[in-house]
Amino acid sequence: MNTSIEFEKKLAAKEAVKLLSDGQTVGLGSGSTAGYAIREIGKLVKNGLQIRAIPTSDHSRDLAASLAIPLVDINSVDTIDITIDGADEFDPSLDLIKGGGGALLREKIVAAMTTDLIIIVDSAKKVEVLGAFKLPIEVIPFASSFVLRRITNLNGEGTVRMAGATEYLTDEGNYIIDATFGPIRDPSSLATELNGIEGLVGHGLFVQMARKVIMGVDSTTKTFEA
Ligand code: ABF
Repeated sequence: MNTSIEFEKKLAAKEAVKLLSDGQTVGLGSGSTAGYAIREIGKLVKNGLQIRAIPTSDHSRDLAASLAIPLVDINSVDTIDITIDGADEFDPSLDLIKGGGGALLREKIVAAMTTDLIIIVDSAKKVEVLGAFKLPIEVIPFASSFVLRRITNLNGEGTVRMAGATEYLTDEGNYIIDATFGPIRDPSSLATELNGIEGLVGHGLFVQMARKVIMGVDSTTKTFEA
């Protein structure tokens, strides 16, 4: 574990939870940085913060429950006030690659319902152009070969993510294809192309969704606003 990167993640998480207030519905992200935020939220709840939370993965749900953070069914709410989540890359337009941890589908649904999507990252996640990190693409297992061919048609190259000898399965029971497209200079048009592929249920390009990115850098934080 790189201790300075972990410190930056914690700093970003601590800064982000300052944005929470009583009465909010709060989306809980996934991944290690979001995990730090969930632990901070657990402390705030213990000290009286009144929120209800919607986790983006089974892992985050279990972590939140262990900290006695009140949870609510996503299907019982119309909107989410604020979500604090991580990312694998962000660019100067605050477009993101997410999903390295495999929770992209629920993360994107929660993000789409959220008024203020706050992304927390360490400084290694900042890029000029997205695409060095492989883009996670969630597919129903029945469609995996078909989607792989469509990715090739888009000049990409994908492989089905494995967990040992078998395919990695998401919380929704789907496969992940990790794909490279070279530098993604137009995330919006690639997202549109991907959205049109049958059997592809989600991808890790989050275009114009983040309201803020809070980045830990050395011993401080820097905030980028959309
Ligand atoms: C989630 O966790 C994902 O969208 C992203 O893939 C990952 C980032 O993980 P970490 O915070 O551990 O770097 O937020």
